Amino acid sequence: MSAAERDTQVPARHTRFVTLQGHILEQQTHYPEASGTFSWILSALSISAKMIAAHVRRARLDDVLGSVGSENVQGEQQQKLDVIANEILLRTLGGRDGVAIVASEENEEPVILRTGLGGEQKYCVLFDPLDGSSNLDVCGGVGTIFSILRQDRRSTRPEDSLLQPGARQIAAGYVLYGPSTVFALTIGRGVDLFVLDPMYGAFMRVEQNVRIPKASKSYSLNEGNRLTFPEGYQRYLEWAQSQTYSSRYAGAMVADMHRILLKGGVFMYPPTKKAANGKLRLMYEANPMAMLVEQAGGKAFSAPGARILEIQPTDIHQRTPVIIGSSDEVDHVLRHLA
Ligand code: P6P
Repeated sequence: MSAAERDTQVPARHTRFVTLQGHILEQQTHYPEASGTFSWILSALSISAKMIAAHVRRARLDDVLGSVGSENVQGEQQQKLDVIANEILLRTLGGRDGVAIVASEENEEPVILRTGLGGEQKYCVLFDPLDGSSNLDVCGGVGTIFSILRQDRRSTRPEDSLLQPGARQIAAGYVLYGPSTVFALTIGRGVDLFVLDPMYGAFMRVEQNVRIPKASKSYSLNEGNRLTFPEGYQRYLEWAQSQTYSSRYAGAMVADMHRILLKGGVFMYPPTKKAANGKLRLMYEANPMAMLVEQAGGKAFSAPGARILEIQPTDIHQRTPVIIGSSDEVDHVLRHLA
């Protein structure tokens, strides 16, 4: 056996020691023309996740919980940690030359950091800094969701760069702040999972190329709104309950979607009387989750025949109904809506 062959025989226990930072650099080697700008943006998201996790873990202790008394652009009570998480992301991404525009659920207007015209490719980062933040008061799962688009260098109008269909995302992911802090990432080559090791302060890769189960008898939606769902959803729920499906709903999309990514099932936020297009936002909730789920072999639709990633956005805060998860389970819902 040659020395080179011997070196490749690394014992299995040593092959999984890859941090998120190492993974990002490993992925960069697949793009010889890459300058590192994109990798540098992903590392900003990694450090932001660690900082937000530290605040989430101490929320009660720092007495940060409870509303800051103001409302965000969505008309929702802002939790103090929403504001802190938003500031952390704006400041870490603001320090990266490759970021031209940032759009957040917490900011009515996008933040233009750099024009990006001429020079090398710059990027737009869209995010929900603390999704499900109302769960904070009860120590429930909360998360950060992000989406990355290439800046359109032909235009000086930010909306031309931001209002791209989800199929144009070059990366998407979420961070789940739960019993552990999990970072899920796709750059269009499958979905990889990382868990924050608090001892080292590093995200360690725990799973590569995650595949969502094709089927699983479980659905996830807020049944409190059932009577105002369109009829097709009510028919689906009657069918699922007749098939002894189980119901799981965390009240935070990231927590529900992480469970579905690993165990299968279908997540829905249908149109309701209060929200004709459902509650979830297309650009920084539905699109990133749709990219992740499709990359893992699942499906993501807003209605029969309407794939989420093909929706042409008209506003960065627009909402869309969401049917997302295992391919067979999404098909069961769509069949009842048709
Ligand atoms: P409801 C959290 O506020 C959120 O945006 C998603 O994370 C979650 O799935 C949904 O809203 C919960 O909404 O109406 O069921 O409380």
